[in-house]
Amino acid sequence: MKIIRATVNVTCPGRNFITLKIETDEGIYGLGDATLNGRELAVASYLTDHLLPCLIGRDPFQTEDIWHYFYRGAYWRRGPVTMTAIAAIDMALWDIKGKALNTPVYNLLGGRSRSGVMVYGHANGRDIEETSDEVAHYVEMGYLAVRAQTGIPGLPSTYGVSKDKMYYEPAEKGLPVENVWSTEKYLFHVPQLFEQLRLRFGHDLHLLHDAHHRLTPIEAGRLGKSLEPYHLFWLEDPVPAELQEGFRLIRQHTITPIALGEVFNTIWDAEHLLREQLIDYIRATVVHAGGLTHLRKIADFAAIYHVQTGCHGATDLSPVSMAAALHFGISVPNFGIQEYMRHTPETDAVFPHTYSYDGKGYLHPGDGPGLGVDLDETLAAKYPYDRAYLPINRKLDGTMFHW
Ligand code: KDG
Ligand code: MG
Repeated sequence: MKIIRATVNVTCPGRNFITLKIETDEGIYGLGDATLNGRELAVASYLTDHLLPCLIGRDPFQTEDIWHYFYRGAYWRRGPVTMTAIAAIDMALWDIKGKALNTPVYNLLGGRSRSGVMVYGHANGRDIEETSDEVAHYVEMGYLAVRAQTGIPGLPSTYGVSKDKMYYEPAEKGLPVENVWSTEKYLFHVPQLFEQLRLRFGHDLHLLHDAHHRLTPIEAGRLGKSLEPYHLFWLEDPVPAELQEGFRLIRQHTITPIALGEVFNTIWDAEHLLREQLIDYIRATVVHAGGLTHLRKIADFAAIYHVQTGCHGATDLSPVSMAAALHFGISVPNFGIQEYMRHTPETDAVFPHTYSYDGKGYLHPGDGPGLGVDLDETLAAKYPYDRAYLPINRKLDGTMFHW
C-alpha cells in the first residue's frame, strides 16, 4: 500500500479545527487531528508546505519509521507546531492501519485492558452555588468524576468559568481577551468550593481542579494542603512546568495528587518529573505529543514511576483526537482518567464518530475499523476559518501573567 495524497482541511463549526486526510492507492484513507488552539494555521502550513510532500509514495504501515523521519529529519526538533503536525500524520496512519486490517486501533495497541474509559466532565459556575448545581448536573448524567471551577469574588472573569455551560470554549473571536488575576483571592476561595462540594455530594465522587499554571511552588503547596480534607482526584497544572525542580517543593508540602502535561510535546518534557516521581498523572495528549506512537512511549515510561495517564480532552481537541485518546485509553495499562468536554452538535455533525458515552461515567471507542471517525467535507466547507485566540491574563496591577 502506498500514500498517494495528503490534504489539510480547515473548518470552524463553532471553533477552528485542522484535520489531515491521508489517502492510499487502495482507496483507504485515514484522518489525523492537527488543531493547536489559537495557532491553527501555523500547523496547517507546516504540514502542507513542509511535511506532506515527503509523505507521498511511503508505505502507511511504517508508523515508527515515518515518525522518526519527521522528528529527526527536521533537525529542528520538538515544539508544539512540529509535534502537532507529526501527531496528525501518526494518527492518520494508525487509522489507515486499522481500516486495512479491519480492526479497531485499540487492537493494534495491545487490545482492551478495561471495559470502558472513565471520563471527567467540567462543572463551572460564577459562584460556588452555581458550580455545585453544575456538579449535580454531571452526577445526574452518571459521571463518576467531575472537574470543578468557580468564579472568584473580586475578579470579573477567571479560567474555567464559561458562558456556555454545556460546551466550554476558552478561545474567543477577535484579538485576545484580557482577564485579570489575583492569586490571593483565588487561594482563599477555592478550598471553600470543595468544602461545599464534599458536604453536598459525599466522598465517593471523584473531584478534580485545574489551577491552570497560575501559582508558585509554595502557593501550590498551600493550596494542595488546604484541599487535602476534600481528597481531590487531582490538582492540575498548579505551576507552569518550565522549572521542574519546583515540583519538589510542592511534594514537600502536600499529598494532594498532581496532574501535569497538557502542554507537553515529548517524553523529554516529562522525563525529570516522571523519574523523580514529582507528579501522579501525565496529561500529555495524542494531538500535541506526537501521536499514538509517541504517547505510548510516554505512558510506558510513566508506568515505571507509578504515574497514570490523564489525557487532555478539551473542546479544541477535535473528535479525531478524542477517538484516538479513547483507543489509547482503553488499551494502555496505566490508564488513570480521560478528560471529556463535549463537542457542540455542529462539530459532531462535521465529524461523525462511533465513540459514545454510556450514561454511567464511561466513554467507549466503538468496535469499527480504524479510529471510527469521519469528516463530512461538504459540511465542513460551510464553516470557513474564523481567527480566534485564547485569552491573556494580567494581575490586578496590569502585570502580564500566565493564563
Ligand atoms: O486550548 C487550551 C485549553 O485546551 C485548555 O485551557 C483547557 O486547561 C484545559 C483543560 O484542562 O482542559
Ligand atoms: Mg488544564
